[in-house]
Amino acid sequence: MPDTNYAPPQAGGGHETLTHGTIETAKTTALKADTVVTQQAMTNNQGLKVSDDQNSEKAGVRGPSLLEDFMLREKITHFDHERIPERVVHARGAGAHGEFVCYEDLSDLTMAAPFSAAGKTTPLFVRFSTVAGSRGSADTPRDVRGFAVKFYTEQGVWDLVGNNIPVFFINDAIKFPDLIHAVKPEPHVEIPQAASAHDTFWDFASLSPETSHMLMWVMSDRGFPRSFATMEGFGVHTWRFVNAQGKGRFVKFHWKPLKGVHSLVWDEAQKVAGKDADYNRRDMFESIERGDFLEWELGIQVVEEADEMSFDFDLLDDTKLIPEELVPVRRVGKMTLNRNPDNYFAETEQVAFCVSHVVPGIDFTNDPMLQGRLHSYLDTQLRRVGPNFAELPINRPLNPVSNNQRDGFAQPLIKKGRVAYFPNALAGGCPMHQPEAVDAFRSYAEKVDGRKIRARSESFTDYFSQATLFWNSMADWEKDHIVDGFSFELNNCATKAVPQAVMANLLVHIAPELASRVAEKTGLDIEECKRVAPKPVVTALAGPAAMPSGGRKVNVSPALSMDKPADGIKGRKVAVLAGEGVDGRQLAAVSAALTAEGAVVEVVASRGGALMCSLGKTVTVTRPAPNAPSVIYDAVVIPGGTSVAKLAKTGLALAFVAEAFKHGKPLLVMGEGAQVLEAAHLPGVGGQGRPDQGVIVGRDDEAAGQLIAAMKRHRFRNRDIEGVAA
Ligand code: HDE
Repeated sequence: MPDTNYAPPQAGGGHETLTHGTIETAKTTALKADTVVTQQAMTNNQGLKVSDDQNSEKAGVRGPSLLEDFMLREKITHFDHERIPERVVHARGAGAHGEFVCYEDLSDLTMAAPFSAAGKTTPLFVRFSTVAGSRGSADTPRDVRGFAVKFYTEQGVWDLVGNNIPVFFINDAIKFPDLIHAVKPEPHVEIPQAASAHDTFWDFASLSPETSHMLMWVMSDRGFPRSFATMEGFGVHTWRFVNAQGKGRFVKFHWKPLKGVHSLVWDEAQKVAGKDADYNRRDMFESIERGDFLEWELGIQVVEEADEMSFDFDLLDDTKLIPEELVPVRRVGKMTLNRNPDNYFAETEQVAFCVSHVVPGIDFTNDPMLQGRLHSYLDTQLRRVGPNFAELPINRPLNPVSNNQRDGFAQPLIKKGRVAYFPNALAGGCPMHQPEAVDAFRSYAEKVDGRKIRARSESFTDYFSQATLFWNSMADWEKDHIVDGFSFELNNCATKAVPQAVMANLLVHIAPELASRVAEKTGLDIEECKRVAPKPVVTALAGPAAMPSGGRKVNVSPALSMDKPADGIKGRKVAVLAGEGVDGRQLAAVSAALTAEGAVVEVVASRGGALMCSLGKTVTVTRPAPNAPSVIYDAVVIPGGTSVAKLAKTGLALAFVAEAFKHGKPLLVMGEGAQVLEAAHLPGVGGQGRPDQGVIVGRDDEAAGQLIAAMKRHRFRNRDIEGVAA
C-alpha cells in the first residue's frame, strides 16, 4: 500500500494530512469541525469494512460482551491512547497557518532565506499560548502569551519561539524549573489554575529580584490581550544575524501588530474566562474564516558587535530590552495568518518548536537562557511527541530530509536501502557532507575565552532600572492598572510575609510611588516590610564583567506604552441591543457603517429568532441576551424605537450597559435609546451630560462616524466607575 498518510508540504501555506478519497472538509461553515462525507465506507484500521459500529458483540442481546470483539477493542484502545503529554508550560495554545513576505533584500545582514529578496514569501505556522494554565484552561488569565513562529524556508525550518513580552523573569536557565514550579498550581492542592496570584509565585519572585522588570509587564494590561491580533511579539533574546561574508551582528526581533496593541481590563478578562473560555482562539478562528486575516510587521533592531558594550545593560541579559529610542526598530516584512488548521491535534498540538531550529544566517549568542533553551526544546519534543516528531506533516521542512537517522518509536516512513552510516562506498558516499555548499549551516566562529565557572556576570545585577523605565513610560491609566494588578495579586497571598517581601525586595526599588500606592491598597506597612523581609538570593559575580558606567540608556520610552489609538476597527465586535419595534432605519444605517469598516455587528435581544422592526421588516437576532455577555463586545449601540421602553426596564439590558460602561467601552444611543442610558444611572450620564466622548448621544447622520472614532480609541479610561454595580 502506498504511504498515503503523508502529503508533501504545500507551497504557500503549509502542510496537510491527506484524507482518503471522498472526505471533504466544509471550510465555509462556522464550525469547521463539520465534515461532509459522501459514500465513504467505514473500515477498521486494517481496512476491514465495518458492518455495525454501534453495537458491541455479546453472548445474547442481554449477555456479557465478548473478548473476541476485536472491533470494540481496537476502537476503545485507540481512544485510550488519544492524548500525548501536554506541554509542561504553554499547554494551552491556538495555531494558524500563514506567510511572511519580506519588504527588502537583507542579504547584507543575513543569509537567512526569508530575507533574501524583496517580495520573498515564506510559508509559516504560528502557535499562540498562555504559560501557566493546563491545556483546558481559559484564554484570558493574567499571564505571558507565547508567540511561536515556524518558518518553512528552502534552507530548512527556522523556529522563532518568542513571547508577547520582550523580557523574561530570570536570566539563567538553571532557574527555569523553579520559576515554573512556583507559578504552577501549588502541588498539594493543585490550586490555583492558570494564575500567578498565590503564595509560591510571589515567594519565588520576592527572592529573585531579576523578576522585577517582567513583573511590571505582566501586572500591566499586557497580561490579557484583547486578541492575538492585537498583541506584540518579541524574540526576547539577543540573537545573531550572519551574512555570507561571515560577519555577525546582534539582532532583536519584534512583531508589530497592524491592528495596534490593545488589551482587556482585568475585571473583563476574569469574566470572559467564565463566559467564553475560548475567547482569543475563537476570535482568531472566526477572523480567518471571514477573511479578516491577522497581520504583523516583523521589526529588527541591529547592533554592531563593536557596540556590544555601549549600553548601560548587558545584551546577553534577557531581563533587559533595547529601548526603541536607542536603536530604532526597522520593519522588514509582514506576516499574515490566513488559514486555520484542519485538525487541532495533528497541527497545533503536535507542532514541535525548538530554538535550535535555525537556518544559515541565524545564530545564537551566549545569553544563558537561550543556551539552556537549546537543550530543553529538543528534549521536550522527544518526550512529548517522540523521536520522529520532525517527520509529522506540521513539522516537516519544505526541502527533502536525507541522513542516516533511522527507526525509533512510531517511525512513519519506510526508509529504504541497507546503508545507514557514513562514510560508505556502498551507497556512493551518500548522503554526503557539504563542506563547500554556501547554503550549508556553519556555526558562527565566535571567539570564546574563559575559565569554567558556575556564576552570573555582575553585568546582570542591575535588577531595577528597566522596571523603573517601564513605570516611567506608562500613561496614568496604565499606572493605575499596574497598581491594581500588584495589589490584587498580593492581596490573594495567604501568607503575609510573602507580600511583605515583595514590597521590600522589589516594589520600593522600582518606584516609591508604586510602592506607596500598593501599600495603600494592601494595608502593608513599608517600614515593617523592610524590617522583616528575607534577603533576596543573589548569585552574581563581582568583577570585571560589569557594564562600563555611562553606557547608553533612556529614562522614558514612549514605545512601551499601549496608550495609542488604533488605525481602524477591523474585527471589533459591536452589540446592538434591540427588541420588538426597534428603529429599523437607525439599526440598518449604523450596522452598514460599522460593517463597512470591518467590524462585526451582532443584534442582541431578550430571545433568539427574529424581531419585527419599525419598518415592518424582520431583523434576525444574532444572540439572545443570556448567551451574549457584554464582556465579549467592544462597543454597544442602542437604537431608538418602541423597543426602548421595555429595554429601559429590563435588568439584563441595564446591567449590560453598566458593565460595558465600567470597562470603558464606547456606547452609542440614538433617539429613544437615550432612555436606557438614563435608566442605567451611570455616573456623569444624564440630561445632556456625558463623561467622555465614548458615550455618544448620536444624531442619525453623524452617529456611526462618532462611534467609529471612539472605537479607535479602544477604551475610555477616566470614567468614574466606583458606584457602578455591574
Ligand atoms: Fe520556553 N519552553 N523555556 N520560553 N517556550 C517551552 O517546549 C524553556 C522561555 C516559549 O507553542 C517548552 O515545546 C526553558 C523564554 C514558548 O509549542 C519547554 C526556558 C521564552 C513556548 C520550554 C524557557 C519562551 C515554550 C514546553 C528557560 C520567550 C511554546 C513545551 C531557559 C522567548 C511553544 C515545549 C509552543 C515552550 C523550556 C524560557 C517561550 C519545556 C528551559 C525566555 C512560546 O521546552
